[in-house]
Order: sequence, then C-alpha cells, then structure tokens
Amino acid sequence: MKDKIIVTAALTGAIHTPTMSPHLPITPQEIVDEAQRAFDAGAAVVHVHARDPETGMPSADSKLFGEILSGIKERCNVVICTTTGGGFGMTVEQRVAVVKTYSPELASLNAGSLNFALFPVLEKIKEFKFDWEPQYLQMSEDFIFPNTFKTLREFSEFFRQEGTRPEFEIYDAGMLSNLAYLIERGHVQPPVYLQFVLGILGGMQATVNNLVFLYNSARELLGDDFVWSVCAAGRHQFRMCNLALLMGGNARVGLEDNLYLEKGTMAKSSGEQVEKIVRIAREHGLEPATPEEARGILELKGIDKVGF
Ligand code: KMH
Ligand code: ZN
Repeated sequence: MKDKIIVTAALTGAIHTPTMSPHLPITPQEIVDEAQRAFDAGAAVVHVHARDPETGMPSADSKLFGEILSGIKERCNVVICTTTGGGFGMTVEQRVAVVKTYSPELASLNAGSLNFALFPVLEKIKEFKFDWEPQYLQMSEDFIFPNTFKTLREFSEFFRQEGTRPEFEIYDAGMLSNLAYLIERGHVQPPVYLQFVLGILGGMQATVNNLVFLYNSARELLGDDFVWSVCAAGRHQFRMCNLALLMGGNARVGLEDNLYLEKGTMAKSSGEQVEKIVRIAREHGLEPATPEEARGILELKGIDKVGF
C-alpha cells in the first residue's frame, strides 16, 4: 500500500451560505488566507470557488477567480483545483469559463446530473443575513444540476485543450458508467482522478457499503487506472475520509463540505480540518503528499503552465 496521501481542502464551495458559519471565507483575500492555512497544515490541493465579496453569493466572475488564483500562487505552490460546478443557476458556459481563462492544473468535472438538494437545511435556520440565501436553498428542491453527456463531452474537450486534468466528481454509481462511456469514446484519457462525493441529498448516502460499492464499481469499469479520493457532507466527512485512507484512497476535507471540526465545535478554518485528517492519517502510518508529490501522482502539467 502506498504511504503518501493527497489531502485536498475545499475552501468555500457553493453549498454553505454566510449565515451558516462566520468562518466561511468569502472575499478573495479570505479565500487566499484559507488556502495558505490549508497548505501549512498539509494540504497538497485546494479546491476553490469564488463568492461575491459583498453578499457571499457563489460567483462565476472571472476577475474574482483571477484574484484568488494569483493570490494563492504568490503565497505557496499548492495545487489549485478550480470548480466547474459553480453554483446554482449558473450556465454551463459560466461554469467552465475559469478553465478556458486560467488554464489551471486541475479542475472539478461533475460526472452526471442530479437534483442537488440543500433545501432541508431551511428547517434549521430562522434568520438569514442575506435575502438570496433562503431563495438559493429553496430553489434546490427543484434544481437539476445539469451535466449532460453533451456538457461532459464539451468540458472534457476544453480541459484537454488547456492541459487541465479533470477531477471527476462522482455522486452516484451511474456517473462511473458515464465516465466509462467518455473513456470508451476517446473523450477522456485515463488515468482518471475520481472524487467520490457522498452524503448529498439527491446522490448516494455516506455509508461504508456505498463507498466500498463505488470503489468496486470503479475497478470493474475502469480497471486499476485511476486515483481516487473521498469527500462527504457534514458529520460524515471524517468518517468517510478515514475509511478512504484505510482503503488506499485520498481525502478531501474543508468548509465546502463540513462546517464542523467535531460535534458541537465549528471549524474556524479548513486548515483545522486538514490538521485533523493529517493527524488521523499519521496514526495509520500515512504521510500527506507535498504539492510536488501530488503533481506526480496526478500527472499534472505543473504550476509553470497555468494561465494566471
Ligand atoms: N456547486 C455545487 C452544485 C464542484 O465544485 O464541482 C457542486 C460543486 C462541485 O460544488
Ligand atoms: Zn466545489
């Protein structure tokens, strides 16, 4: 078994809203500071979204992405994985623009469509800081996060043109079949990097059986030509990451997926969650990969070839 693991920190995302945690980074500066903390704690990769600095609403603004990407690059050599999931209501063109404009080393590529549902959290929150927040959460009841075969084919082509490696977000087993189809048709070249995303309502639940099933399905469909990682929503985050480490996978933590460090204690930073998973990994005899080691494992083009 390998003894290096890639720890990814997903810094802010598009699921949580500002009311849910005072620690969610919003402005480019806050996101850059969080990237530094995650890197210092042992993250080799940071996954980034942009938010409107005034309202905290997920944003596709190219200028904001530019500030975040160059700000992180100035501070450390961590691998940057940009989102192409974006936020609810963005067009697919808006979502992929960051890849075309900034040519990152790595970016998410969501491997299928789902009713990405956040609305149940509305029952728990009485007052919101911003009007957009309850509307955004409510609309998810009727929102299909669109990643059709056409989108998957086109995104794969844009990624190929830029030399950006896709991190395939897998929320459900059928998405592995989608990916196998893309590989068979030559739209995607192995080895592939998979991120199993568990515990999102609309996708697969975060259970031991589901992770084992997804891993075995990936082996059946893709052979052993893949690298994989896990992230899971809320309280499932550390359990699923821990399990992934034992299974030979990698782990993603961060405030995009979970706002807590442990039951009843909010994480003040994604860096705290990185520290925790690194501590757990070391108990298993695993060491966090450096960004350079992660570049080797994921076969990335290198920080000197990005467009920011
Ligand atoms: N914005 C969510 C709907 C990604 O970054 O690619 C999905 C998401 C995944 O955040
Ligand atoms: Zn994301």
